[in-house]
Amino acid sequence: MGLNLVQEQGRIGSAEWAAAGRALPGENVSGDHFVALDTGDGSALFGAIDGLGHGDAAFDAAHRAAAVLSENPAEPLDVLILLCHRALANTRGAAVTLVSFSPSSISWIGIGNVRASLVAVAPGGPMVRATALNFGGIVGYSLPSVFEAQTIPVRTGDLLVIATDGLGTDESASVNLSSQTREIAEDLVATRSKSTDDSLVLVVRHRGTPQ
Ligand SMILES: [Mn+2]
Repeated sequence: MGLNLVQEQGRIGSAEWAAAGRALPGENVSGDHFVALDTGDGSALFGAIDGLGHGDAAFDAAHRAAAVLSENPAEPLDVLILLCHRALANTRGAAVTLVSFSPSSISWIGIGNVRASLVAVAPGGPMVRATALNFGGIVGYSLPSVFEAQTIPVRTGDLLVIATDGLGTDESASVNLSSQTREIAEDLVATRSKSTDDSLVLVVRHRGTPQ
């Protein structure tokens, strides 16, 4: 697997996750990175980072943010945004959306345009139950004066979808909830990636608390 193609999956507590992505065709590296980190007690930190633009400079910014998150996964989300902001000071910056996942609730925060939504099973098909509020700004360059995480409840079967802007919009309402997370992620990247940007999606399913 090269740096220009992402296909990974895993499980942390009740969260089954899969990531898929690809670099802008012609680039050897992607500027879109993800994190899926165990924070203990069945909880996890998930996130996606879109280094501005594409190519090596975008890769460098996203890589630094992912490294900071990996070193401090249990810090509060707003603290993590500040840590990323400092670490990216001499880079071109990035859009960053982070989600703290526990079996009963998720908290999320976004700076820039990486989308996150929570999709639930409904009688008429998938329903987007909540969407993260994204604050304007560029991590590493300019943060909004006020930003804070929001917390919402989650239930078994819910699907969290985090996608960079290299994927077309409204992806979460069209997912096939009966598919495995890996299939959902790979299908979204294969069918909805724009030809002008790197693309990445991280799909997390709440599998319920083990008995
Ligand atoms: Mn992008």
